[in-house]
Amino acid sequence: MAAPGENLRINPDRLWDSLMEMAKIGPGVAGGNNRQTVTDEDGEGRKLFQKWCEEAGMTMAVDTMGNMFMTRPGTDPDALPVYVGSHLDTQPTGGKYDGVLGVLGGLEVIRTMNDLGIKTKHPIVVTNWTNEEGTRFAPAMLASGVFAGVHTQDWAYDREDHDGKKFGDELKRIGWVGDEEVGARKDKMHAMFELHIEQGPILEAEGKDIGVVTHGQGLSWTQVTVTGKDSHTGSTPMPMRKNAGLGMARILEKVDEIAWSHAPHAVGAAGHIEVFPNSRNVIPGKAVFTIDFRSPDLAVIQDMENRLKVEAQKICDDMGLQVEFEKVGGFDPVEFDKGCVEAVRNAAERLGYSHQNIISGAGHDACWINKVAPTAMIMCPCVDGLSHNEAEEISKDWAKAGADVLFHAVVETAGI
Ligand code: HGY
Ligand code: MN
Ligand code: MN
Ligand code: MN
Repeated sequence: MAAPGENLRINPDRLWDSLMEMAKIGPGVAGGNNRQTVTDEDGEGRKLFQKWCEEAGMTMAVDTMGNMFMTRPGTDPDALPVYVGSHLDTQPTGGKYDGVLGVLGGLEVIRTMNDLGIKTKHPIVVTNWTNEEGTRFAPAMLASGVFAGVHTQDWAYDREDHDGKKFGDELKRIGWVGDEEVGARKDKMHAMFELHIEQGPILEAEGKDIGVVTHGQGLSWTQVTVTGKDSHTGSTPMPMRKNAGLGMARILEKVDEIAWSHAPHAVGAAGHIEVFPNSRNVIPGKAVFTIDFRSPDLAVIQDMENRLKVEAQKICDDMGLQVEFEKVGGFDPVEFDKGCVEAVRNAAERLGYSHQNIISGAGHDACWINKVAPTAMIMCPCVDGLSHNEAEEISKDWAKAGADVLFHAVVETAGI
């Protein structure tokens, strides 16, 4: 397919204005966002995205997981669509760009095509995938996972949040259960591209504008429940205590040790930690926490999972505690489609943006879509590599570079 001329660029001010407009919906308390999946704020963000897409001449379809598909027709009605998208949901203390840059970057691709009067052979579908974060309803990338056939819809609908609300009920409550059968499109995709901030420090440290994402590391989420015995922090003699909180602390020490033993590529931590009854003068009788292990190497992930169980069992046996494990999320390392990765690299070359290959540290919807369609990702740097923090920041130039490369990769793949 002919590539667009290197002078063709997106409109960075328009993209930036849309990012700032979207950031007003579900504001955080420290300058970022709290627009968690299937909350009212999520519903509002969806409506704004729908409005902008319809103003740009696109038509909307929604599937039964609330995935939004905004279509710009191509000249060849039989040609399979090129997808471009990411997610609008955020962490509770999320930033303004994680996911959103990929969705609004996709919209900017369409707006630029309209400006330039470009008609592509293949249709283009800009997508908002529901519940990428997996923080309110585990696991992450829930709806793209159902779309790709990894989870069933019934299982997904049954996921519960901290207050016992079910994902399916909440999706219905905000009025975003679509009428298209989820996954109906999965064998009818020409390609998919996802633009995303790196969420790590490499590109900024290397002084690169663009990350050409060749692989994504794998992830494992294990929820651990340690059970001891609630008792008085004052009058219970030390030898008689069954302190589940202390058991958790010792296990978390082991998580850190295990991840370091596979340095520099493996990582491990627990971001979700709860003790019960969480009262100042009660020894915790229960601790529930989720261990997040990641590595580009599946064997390393499996080794970390296995060693964690052995070590946790030993710690709990020694302390007279019970321990249970539940796998609540995970996906294998992915290698993205070489042809799509090449289109990203060519685009960065043609546009004169500095670039390097990179492995994605975070999970993305593209990791699941890569199972059903040729997929690749484009990354731009973020300040100090910080993400999943309200202080997440990027420059307009980085947003521009990412969206320019996205525009070129999509147009070249969709054919003009
Ligand atoms: O967990 C992840 O990597 C993604 O941000 N949901
Ligand atoms: Mn994201
Ligand atoms: Mn995220
Ligand atoms: Mn993602």
